[in-house]
Amino acid sequence: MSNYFADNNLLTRKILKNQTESVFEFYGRFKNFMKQRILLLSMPNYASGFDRAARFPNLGLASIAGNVDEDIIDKIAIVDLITVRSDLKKYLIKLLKSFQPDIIGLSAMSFQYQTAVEIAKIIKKFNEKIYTVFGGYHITLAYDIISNSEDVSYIDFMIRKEGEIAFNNLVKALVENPGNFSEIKNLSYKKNGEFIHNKCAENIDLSKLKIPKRNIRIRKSFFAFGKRTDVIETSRGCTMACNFCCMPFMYGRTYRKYDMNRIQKDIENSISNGAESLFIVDDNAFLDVRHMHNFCDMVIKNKFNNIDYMIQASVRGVASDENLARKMAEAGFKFVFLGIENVEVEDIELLSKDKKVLTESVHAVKLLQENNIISAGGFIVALPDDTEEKIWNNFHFARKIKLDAPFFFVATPHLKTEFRKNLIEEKAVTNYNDFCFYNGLQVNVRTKSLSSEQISYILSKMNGKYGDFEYIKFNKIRKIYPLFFWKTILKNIPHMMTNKLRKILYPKNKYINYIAGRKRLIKRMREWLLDKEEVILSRLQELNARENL
Ligand code: B12
Ligand code: SF4
Repeated sequence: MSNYFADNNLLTRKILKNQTESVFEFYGRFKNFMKQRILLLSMPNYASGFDRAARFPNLGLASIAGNVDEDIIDKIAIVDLITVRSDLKKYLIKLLKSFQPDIIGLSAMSFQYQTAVEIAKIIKKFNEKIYTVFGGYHITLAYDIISNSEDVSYIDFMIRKEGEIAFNNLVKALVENPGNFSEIKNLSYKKNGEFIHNKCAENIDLSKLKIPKRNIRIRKSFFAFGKRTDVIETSRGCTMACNFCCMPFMYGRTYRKYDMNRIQKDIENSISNGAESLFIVDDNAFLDVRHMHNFCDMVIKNKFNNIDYMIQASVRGVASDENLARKMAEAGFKFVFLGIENVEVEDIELLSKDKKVLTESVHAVKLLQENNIISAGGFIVALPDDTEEKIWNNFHFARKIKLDAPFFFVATPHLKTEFRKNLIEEKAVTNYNDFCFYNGLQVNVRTKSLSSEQISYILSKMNGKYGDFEYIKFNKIRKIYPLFFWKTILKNIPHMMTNKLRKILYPKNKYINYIAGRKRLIKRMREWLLDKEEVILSRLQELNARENL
């Protein structure tokens, strides 16, 4: 980095050409020249269930873009690669050729990280002078492991935790003070080939953050339940102690709220960028029920309730206040995702959740149903003592309370969490470090009585069985978004028919649909520049051998 000037032939040529200019004229031109072309990328990998109902843009990148000083930007754009569905590599090269970036920021959750590295390889092959800056959840959790891996050849900088201020300071340093990175908080940079990890700053004072830049997204095809969608936040952080959650590593156990005027501007900005629905991405917006009341009041007062709202919520927050659910309906809320986690008391304890979560869930779902709001619920199954019956109990609970959209997640040993430590101690982890599979749907654990493959098979059966005729009758998605609902059903028919046909053709092989699903996964992973054929097939062979198919 310190030889930035020497590296930059174009700049040297420009300096020689301008020898006759006054110092001030030259400085102005020089600063302009040094302005950066910044490209921000979110990853293409998705967890398959989510993808059918919604495809959201990445808010972290829009917020980072909104907070880079204008005078150091030549051009800035965001590309949410989740919208690129064919030949990613070809798309990337075309993008690099047309945009000619100086800096590329890549955002990745753990299951997307390896794709981010593959993309960085493509970037460096295209032009090794483009700076690659990695940020997001996985970097925050794994920067120390990454800095000792082969991946460092493709990563110039890493930014841990909140990125807005650190990224701006990094771009400023590249423009004004190349090579001087030691004072930039949250930054990891290389010196003599080794990563140095600067200290992290305190959490950002949210009143200092400008609103996200949405108009610079190159690709815009985001949807939720068939409507154009966007993302906003009204707070950051959560003070709860769920031991499986990665969020405390981002902000500590803290909670900060945005000012309501700022949230109002953010909604206006989203609507002016075409949003017909908004997903509120807060970690736990319901931690302060008053804040949610204020949010709904502001939405109603400003007549922003002509668009739809979706949010994830704690069951306690929803259950604690009957008036809130009513007000949410008036404000346009159509979808609430509740963290139910598990119906087995020992499992709730293992997840460090409050045992009241079950009774509160029943009440919360009832309140949502009464107010015509879709209730979704996340369960975390396959904890060490889980048997097949215990896993199915979550299914029965979801059906009993008529949950519109259940998500049966598998316990995932995310890096650094207490949960991972406990699972490792229980010898329950079957995949320690191939993070591509850490998407909540792939199984990376075993229980005392079930193998990873058996768990996976049970889950595929549960997911298949939930959407029966009875479900079509009771669920609210059909009533609130009929067009989306029937389209999804129609799209699914060929898939369901193929599954049925497989069962008829191979009556003795009960795993045949599961195997087909795994093959689809291999294909999907290839689209994300990952080749996992060997890993997945070798696991399947183990299953075949064990079950003696
Ligand atoms: C909203 C959200 C979603 C949404 C939308 C995601 C989207 N479009 O980005 C939905 C519902 C689709 C979703 C799904 C999933 N999610 Co999610 N999600 C979140 C949530 C609640 C908020 C993320 C957010 O937008 N925050 C607000 C923005 C402003 O912050 P940010 O994204 O963190 O960005 C900041 C920093 O990270 C950093 N940064 C980020 N990227 C970059 C890049 C650069 C270059 C730099 C410099 C900095 C930087 O700077 C940003 C600004 O400060 C988090 C956190 C939580 N408490 O649960 C989980 C979380 C990110 N999700 C998680 C997971 C695992 C998933 C799933 C895989 C499965 C699941 N169990 O939920 C799926 C799969 C997603 C898919 N692509 O298919 C995990 C990730 C764990 C990990 N180690 O990777 C989290 C942390 C949840 C948790 N409790 O552990 N998710
Ligand atoms: S309530 Fe949600 S955000 Fe808060 S610690 Fe638990 S899982 Fe994480």
